[in-house]
Parts: sequence; structure tokens; C-alpha cells
Amino acid sequence: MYLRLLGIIIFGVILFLGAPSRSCFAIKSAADSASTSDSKKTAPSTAGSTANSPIPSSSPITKDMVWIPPGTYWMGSENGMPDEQPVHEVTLDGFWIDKTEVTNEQFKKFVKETGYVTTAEKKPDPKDFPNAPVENLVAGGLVFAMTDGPVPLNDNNWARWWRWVPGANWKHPHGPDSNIEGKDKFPVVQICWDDAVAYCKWAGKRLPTEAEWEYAARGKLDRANFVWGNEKTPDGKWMANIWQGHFPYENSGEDGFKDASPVKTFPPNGFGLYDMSGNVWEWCSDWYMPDYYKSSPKNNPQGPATSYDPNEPGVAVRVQRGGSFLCSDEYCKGYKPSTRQKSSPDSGLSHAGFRCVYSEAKK
Ligand SMILES: [Ca+2]
Repeated sequence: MYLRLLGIIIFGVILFLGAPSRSCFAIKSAADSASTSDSKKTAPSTAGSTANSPIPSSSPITKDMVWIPPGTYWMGSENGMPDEQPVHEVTLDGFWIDKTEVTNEQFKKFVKETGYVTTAEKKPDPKDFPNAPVENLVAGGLVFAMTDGPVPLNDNNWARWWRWVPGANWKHPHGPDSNIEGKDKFPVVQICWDDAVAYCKWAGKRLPTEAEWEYAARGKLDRANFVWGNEKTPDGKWMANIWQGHFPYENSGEDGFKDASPVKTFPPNGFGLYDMSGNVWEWCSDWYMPDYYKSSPKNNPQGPATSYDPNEPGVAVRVQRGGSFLCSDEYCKGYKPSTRQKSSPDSGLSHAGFRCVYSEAKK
């Protein structure tokens, strides 16, 4: 739950387990003043339907996608956070999924063909941030910033290492002085949920449901700790781009990267999918609800109809999965296949992107 809202307003006492959002930074006070009776925001599910046919009659499928066959798996983890429980069986129709996170090169093509402007590139509307200081209402995104030394990690105050940076967007992931030159094969970041959905529609695809994402991430393994097995570093080898060293002030880059890595740098999982663990967080179609697993349907769950984040009542949040290059066991185990994260749909972040799925609509 990295929130754009709070980003634009303050770096106050904000709570969270792993992720900030635009809304948070912009308008902590707005979140505070939100009616508690309105803390569960209702919104229609945007998850698409799934299909059983591996060969759709007309589709956007390319060699860069993998068919995930229909099946049943155990979703969640007994060893994870409370929102990963109870572990429950889920049965899914088959679907196609991108082998990699959407890259800068791919997103560039989308923007070139459509003229699309991402949320991070637009000046926030004062109507959406009534309590934000006017000077904060500038286009920008949330950017990670290392601290000078150790900081408390257990009070959910992620504003210690996240900054609202004017001018940060997908072309300038860390702010105006950064760029993506020579980074065509890197995952696009500073993409909010709305941007990701727009890209998916253009591509004739959609975002994965959370259940589809976890099934694909597990790569045919049953309840394994990681997407590659149960050992974190088999034969001493890093299998994903995460954080080594002390978070958030010492990043040794032992796996070869202190920031994002080109897609396909680390080994694929059992389905042939890359970076389902680490590199950048990936948006899912679902609204986030911490206790959804207690009542989710067994077949093709589409996520709850409402969103609720106990850390940020009043802010609607969507699910993110997979963790990022900022995941450290000291703070965030988001790179595990069952770990759930959330952020407001308008939040662009320097460590978050997405990938798409496709399935034929049911007739
Ligand atoms: Ca790394």
C-alpha cells in the first residue's frame, strides 16, 4: 500500500507493511478524515473471464506468452502473514500469461501508438486531494531513497525511505535526473493500476486475478516457500532480484543488482515465467481485502467486491504481487509466492510494474 495520496501531502506517520502509495503521501489528513462508515469502498470487479481452450480463435497471443493449463492448487501460506490464510484450494480455468513483466520497450510502443499519458505525468487534481498543500500538487511519483543508517522497521512508517518526487514517471523512474536510455529490456515502473489496465486493454489482454497470479508464480510446485523450490539460495545461487544487506540503508547488490534488472536475467519458474519473484511488484486485477481467503470461492475467484486496508481505512487499494528488488527478509518477504501487497490504483512507484494475461471470454 504505497499511496499516492499521502505522497503528495506529507511524510507523516504512515503505516504499512511493505509499500507506500500516492494517496498516502498526498493526503494523510484526508485519509484520517474519511468516514469510518465509508472505510470499505465498493467498486465493480474488473477481472475478466477465463477460458479452457489453449488455442483461442482470435487472440493477442505471441511467443512471449505461456499457456497455464487449468488446475487446482493450494493458495496462501501457513507460514505467512495473516492475510495469506487460511490456505485454501483454488481451481482455475486455463489462461495465457506474459513470460516477463511488461518492459520499457513494450510500454514505449503503447504510448507511441496511443498517446497515452500516465497518471504520474499528470498534475494531481485538487478535487482529489482537497487537503494537500497547493505546492504539492505537481506531477510525480513515489521513489525509494536509501536512509543514512538504521531506522525502525516495525512501526510501518515507510515514509522514512519513500519520497514523493516531482517529475518521477515511467520515463524518469527515479525523478527528472534519471531516464530509461539503454533500458528497453527493463520492466517499466512508475505505472499505476489504471495505467496498467489501459495498457492491457490496448494489448487485447487484461491483468491477472490474484489467484491466477499465484498459481502461475508457483510454477507447478505445491506449497513451496519460493517460486523455484524450498531453498532460498540453492547451491549458493540467487534466484531472484531482491535485496541483500541491511534494509533500507545497505544494499550489497550481491545478486548483481541494486535496482531493477533486465527481464529474463534470473532463471524462469516451472511454467517458464521470469521474475515472478522479485525485480518489480506486479499489479493484479483484484481489490484487496485482508480476510478474503476466508470466503473466496473455490473456482476462479475474482477478488472481493470491496476493498479494505486496515492500515489505511478509507483508501481503496488493489493487490500487488511478487515483491521487488527492495525486498529484504528484514522487512518485506513479498518475493514469496503467497505474499500479498496492496496500493491505491493511482500510485506509481519506482519498484512496481505489471504483466498481462489473456483468456477467451466464456461463451
Ligand atoms: Ca538485488
